[in-house]
Parts: sequence; structure tokens; C-alpha cells
Amino acid sequence: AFNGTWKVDRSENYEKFMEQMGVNLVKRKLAAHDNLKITLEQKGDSFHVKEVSAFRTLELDFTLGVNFEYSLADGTELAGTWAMEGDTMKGSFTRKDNGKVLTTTRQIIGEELIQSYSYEGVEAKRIFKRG
Ligand code: MYR
Repeated sequence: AFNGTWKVDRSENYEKFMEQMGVNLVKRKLAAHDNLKITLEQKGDSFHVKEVSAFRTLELDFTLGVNFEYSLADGTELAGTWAMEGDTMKGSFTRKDNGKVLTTTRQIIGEELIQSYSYEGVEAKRIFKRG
């Protein structure tokens, strides 16, 4: 169900979320228009992800329940896992620089993929459409 290419359509509270993450103003302004596009390919428990944005293009593989490393566009390094709970992907990632945890979910609701983010009490969403 997650398979395919998803383009960000809109975001909710993402600016505040990035601020809580410590992203500076200039980068937050750029990130608000990052044109993020994610392609997900699931085979069993394994995912291949292609991420394209104004900042970068990258590809990665992960397996549900298996720890992996991921860097944010500003260089912040995370390590953690995705798991599947029912039809929801639930991710928990720890920042390497301060040990704090970012949680995230991906769900398909109607025709949209909703990704939620939570860090230190601030929550945000980015909503993607097939593209
Ligand atoms: C993937 O499945 O796309 C790769 C792993 C994603 C890890 C968690 C992503 C959190 C992104 C938060 C953006 C915050 C910007 C300050």
C-alpha cells in the first residue's frame, strides 16, 4: 500500500518542529519549500527508499525491526528502526548528537500518505499525494 512515489502536498506545524530540532531560520525557510518526493518499494519486511528534495537525492534500504542509520539534510545523524503496527509504519530514531528521540509514523489515509513527526513535545505532519 505504501509502494509508489509520494510528493509532499502540505505540512502542518513543520516550521515549529524544525525549530524544536534546532534547525536555523534560513534552513527552515528553505525546507518549507523542499519539494520532497519519496519513492517507497516494499518487498516483505524490506524497504527501498528513494528521497529527492531541493537539498539532495539519496537512496537507502532498511528492514522492519532492524536498526539503521540516517542523516537529515542538515547533517544531523539518527539511528533507529521502522516497525509495522497494523497498517501504520512506526519509526523511532535517536539523535546521535544529543541522544534524544524522534518518533515518526506513516499511514495511508484515503489517497494520501500522512507522515507524522514528534520530537521533544512538538508534533508535525507532512501530507503527501501520489505523483
Ligand atoms: C525513510 O524511511 O524515509 C528513511 C528513514 C526516515 C527516518 C526518520 C525521518 C525523520 C525526518 C525528520 C525531518 C526533520 C527535519 C528537521
